[in-house]
Amino acid sequence: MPPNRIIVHVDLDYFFAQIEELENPQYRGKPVVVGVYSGRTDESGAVSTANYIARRFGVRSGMPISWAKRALRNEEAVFLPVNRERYNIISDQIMDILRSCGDKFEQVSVDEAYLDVSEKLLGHFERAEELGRGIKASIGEKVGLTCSVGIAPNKLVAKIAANSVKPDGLTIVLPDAVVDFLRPLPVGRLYGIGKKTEEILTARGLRTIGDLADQPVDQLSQIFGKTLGNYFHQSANGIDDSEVKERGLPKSLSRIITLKSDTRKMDELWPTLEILCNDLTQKIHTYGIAFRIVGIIAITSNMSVQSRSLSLNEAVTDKSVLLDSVERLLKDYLSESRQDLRRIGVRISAFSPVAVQRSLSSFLG
Ligand code: TTP
Ligand code: MG
Ligand code: MG
Repeated sequence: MPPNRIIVHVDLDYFFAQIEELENPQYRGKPVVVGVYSGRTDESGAVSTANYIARRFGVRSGMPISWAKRALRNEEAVFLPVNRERYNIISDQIMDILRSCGDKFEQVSVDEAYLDVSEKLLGHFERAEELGRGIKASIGEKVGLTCSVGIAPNKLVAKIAANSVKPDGLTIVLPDAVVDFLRPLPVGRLYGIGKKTEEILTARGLRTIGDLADQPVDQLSQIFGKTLGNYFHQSANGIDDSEVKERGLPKSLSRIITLKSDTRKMDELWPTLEILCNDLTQKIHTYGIAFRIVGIIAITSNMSVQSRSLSLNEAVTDKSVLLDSVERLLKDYLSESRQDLRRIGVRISAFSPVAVQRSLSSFLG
């Protein structure tokens, strides 16, 4: 057992909006707001996220789009609808990279994951910086996005560290520095302390994590009950023994490629799809998993995103089944659409461990 636990938290910067910037370089330098439009008017709906330029004008996740439009009324701002399918593919790609960077991996949201790297670094915190830089460089080179990384002796502190310097941050909190790192931060930065709890604490003069750490645990238990009181006390003192829980199989794997030139011709698309299918088949062999759902994602010249998927009768590992499925989906799609494609992707999901799969037999329902 290494002497120190070393836990990494990775969170992508302004994730949905950064993907939009990556795919549309003309947006760079402008405020970019991505939101869910509820349909009634082009003002109704909520902001999912905004780039850091838009945040300077007060735009935040969760606020009504109409507020964001007002805040940015004098700017050349870009407002875009959420396109989860595209973001999920990029998320898959990032998680796939991160999964290979640690001894244990836990994805916690579309743009966040924990890694346990204790064994990998043999408990040597002095190697954490190089590792953190390596993770950021991999995501930068392979996906083209920036992220913020926190490295600390536990999950609680690693996450706070990652969020403490953004965008493109790398924050390492050594075991000896945990308490001093936490003390000046507002109590709301602790996991589980939302707006309401923060108000209760602030009303009692407990503004910072340091204030909370100095509070006798009995008093916290009187206010919040024993379980929560204990939890707050431990958290404020930087104590967290929770494990990085591997969540077994990945939910999905996908690959997407920008075509050399826009096209809707099967014979021009096919070599690219073969590369994607080869790549995915290699991945599933590495993981020892079989897939049951196959999908294609087509992004047209005008950036509209179309997808098609099908379910197999049972999970398989065969490349030939993957290729046949993709061919069928693509033919269906091309027969319905007249537009040229700019990017094409393949996604597989509904995984099971390889032991339960059989092969070709049951192709397609
Ligand atoms: P976050 O990681 O919370 O935010 P972010 O990546 O946009 O910005 P940053 O981490 O640099 O502060 O969320 C990840 C994505 O989840 C975000 O890009 C959009 C989506 N999201 C919503 O759709 N609604 C929300 O209220 C939040 C907080 C996020
Ligand atoms: Mg993020
Ligand atoms: Mg996040």
